[in-house]
Amino acid sequence: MTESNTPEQALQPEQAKEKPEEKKRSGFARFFSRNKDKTEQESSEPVSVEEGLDKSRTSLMGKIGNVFKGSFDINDDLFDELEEVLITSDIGVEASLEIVERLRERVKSDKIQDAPGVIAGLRAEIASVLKPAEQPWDVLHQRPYVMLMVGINGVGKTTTTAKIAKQFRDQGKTVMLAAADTFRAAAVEQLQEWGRRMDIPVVAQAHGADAAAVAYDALNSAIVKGSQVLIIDTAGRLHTQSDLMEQLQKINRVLSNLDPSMPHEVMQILDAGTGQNALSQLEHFQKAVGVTSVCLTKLDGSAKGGLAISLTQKYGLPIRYIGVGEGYMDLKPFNAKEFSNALIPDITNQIGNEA
Ligand SMILES: Nc1nc2c(ncn2[C@@H]2O[C@H](COP(=O)(O)OP(=O)(O)OP(=O)(O)O)[C@@H](O)[C@H]2O)c(=O)[nH]1
Ligand SMILES: [Mg+2]
Repeated sequence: MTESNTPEQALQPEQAKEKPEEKKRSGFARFFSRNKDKTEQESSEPVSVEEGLDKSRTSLMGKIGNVFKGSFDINDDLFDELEEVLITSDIGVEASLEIVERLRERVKSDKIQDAPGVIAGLRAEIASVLKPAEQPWDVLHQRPYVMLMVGINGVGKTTTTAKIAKQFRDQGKTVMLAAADTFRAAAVEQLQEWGRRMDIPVVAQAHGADAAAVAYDALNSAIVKGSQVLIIDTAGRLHTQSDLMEQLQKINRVLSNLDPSMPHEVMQILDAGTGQNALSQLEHFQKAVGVTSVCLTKLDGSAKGGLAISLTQKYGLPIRYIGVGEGYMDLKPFNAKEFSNALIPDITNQIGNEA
């Protein structure tokens, strides 16, 4: 984890961005470090979902381990304690109640009698609550498929834009980027630099330009060039910054005036480290611009992976990606089963021996 990944620092983008040139370059190098191109590289391997959820798993399993310590009885106390564990693991009250209720029924109907069975049941119930977040995604049914990337400051909008663009490009899709963060100093250059390195066109205007005009230009350019995907990076903003929220609505309007189906995707980037606060971020952006999907970043730097569960239980939006590191391969498509397996591994042997 780099220093810039803590939520506190991530919420201070101005400071984070004003790094010396050398540090910025190492950021690019980290991003490309999983690239086959060996020109600028650290030789680390892509982070797996399991590795990315290390902190969340360790924390959750530690608490579950305490519940199963000592004598083991399947009774109301056990379920109450499990409920508490889930609630204190960013899974949220409602989702925790629902999961434990379903677990009770499963334990009864499947006649589960041992700790490994209960834990396996918990894993399965979590996967089933997460399932609605795993939705098929066909970006090629519209040309260009237009994505608007939104979120508060420092959550990972620009790097996620770059990661998605690179993955799409590597899959053979033609991609264009729009630098519609005209608010923060150097934001335009940041995206242009990504574009240059990835050899992906970036439509930009000067710092301070009208962000909606940039989006409009980019859309026209994507249409003319026949690009398959247009990804629009925007400035970080808090819901209390009404002028900036209105600017986002204006971008939405300008796009939909050209084609009512646009933008096809309003993706909110949420930093997992912000925990339950991410839910209210989503609520505000959803009201303002109709968020249609979510990307959960920086799971590697936090123990708050349970957030994916409360998020899904409350909003049911697709989680398109999860971020488990800084390299472009560390942005993973979301898979409910993989996520719940990474959060609650099969520990049949350990628990089985103790119970
Ligand atoms: N460890 C880790 N770092 C990440 C992840 N996603 C993004 N980051 C880092 O988060 C920092 C901020 O990312 P940006 O993409 O600049 O964030 P932003 O939302 O565009 O920021 P503003 O434009 O200032 O609002 C960078 O150092 C990224 O490398 C992730 O999944 N894991
Ligand atoms: Mg940005």
